[in-house]
Amino acid sequence: MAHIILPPDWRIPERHITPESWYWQSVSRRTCLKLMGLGTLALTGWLPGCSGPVNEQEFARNPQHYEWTDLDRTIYPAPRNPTFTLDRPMTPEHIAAQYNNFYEFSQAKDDVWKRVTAFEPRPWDIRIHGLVHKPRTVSIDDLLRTMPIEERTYRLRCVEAWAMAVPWSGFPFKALIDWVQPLSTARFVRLTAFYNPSVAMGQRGYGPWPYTEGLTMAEAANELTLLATGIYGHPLPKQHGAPLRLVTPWKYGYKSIKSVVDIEFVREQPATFWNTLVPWEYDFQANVNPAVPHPRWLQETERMIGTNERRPTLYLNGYEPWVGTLYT
Ligand SMILES: Nc1nc2c(c(=O)[nH]1)N[C@H]1C(S)=C(S)[C@@H](COP(=O)(O)O)O[C@H]1N2
Ligand SMILES: [Mo]
Repeated sequence: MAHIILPPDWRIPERHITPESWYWQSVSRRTCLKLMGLGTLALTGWLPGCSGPVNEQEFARNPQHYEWTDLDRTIYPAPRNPTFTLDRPMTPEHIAAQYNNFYEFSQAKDDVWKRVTAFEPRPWDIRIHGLVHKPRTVSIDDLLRTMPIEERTYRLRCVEAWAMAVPWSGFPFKALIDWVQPLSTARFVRLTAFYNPSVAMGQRGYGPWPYTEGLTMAEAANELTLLATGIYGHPLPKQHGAPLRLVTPWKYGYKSIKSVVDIEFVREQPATFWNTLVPWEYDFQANVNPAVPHPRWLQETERMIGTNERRPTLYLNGYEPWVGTLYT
């Protein structure tokens, strides 16, 4: 979703945009120069090799963006749920970890993993409230202790027509629903991400921050809907949305909100980040559908990150057996 086409209300004078874009450019340039060991020698001109991902060995030499706690060691790797199988090779971990959408940190995808260093996903509380019998504020560790953590391999399809296939660890959203017992008046659930512009430079630019998303109650309660706490058999790295992110594999990736701090059960359909910012490009429902064209990306096919293999886009990302009846 880079190069966001802003609706008129969001348009701000060029002079306000410039320092921000300059900042982004100069940071990625500095990081890159450091990695290349060039110091200040190559400050001008195009820098080859500064945009692509680093290979597996180089990536492993960089600090991993997750830490193991004693509790984590009792949880990961979690038992794999065999119900969910892939129809294509799994995306290698170092590829998925260096190609991220996380606008709080960057508008590019290849440098999110370098920009999350100052972000602290622990301690972390999640407030669960609204139209529920048992509102709770719970730490991520208490959630990990309370919820049944399992591993599931899912495809993830971004609206920008790239895709990946990864092993998440997490628990069904339904388990959280049963825990807080929504009232019969709850029709939607609204999820909100963290807000901390001192570490998330993107939040100093245009919003509406914090990032928010939403689901109908039927979608939230569907067997597929996962709250992920881990990936590739370990805790979630920051760039994937530590310590808690939503995963709805039949919907475009923008539904899968990262670094959630607040879950509210509500009566009305909530406003969401992308739908508020660019409503003609990102609808609330966000179901993967090759037949519904997007103004900027053809949706008939998708590109697997890592291999660049093109595959036909599947209706509901291939998850019709689970969620097809929700939309008839
Ligand atoms: N808080 C937050 N969550 C977010 C985003 C974001 O910018 N901020 N981007 C979304 C988009 S567009 C996609 S495709 C997925 C990407 O997840 P990944 O980087 O773990 O592959 O995260 C989603 N969740
Ligand atoms: Mo996306």
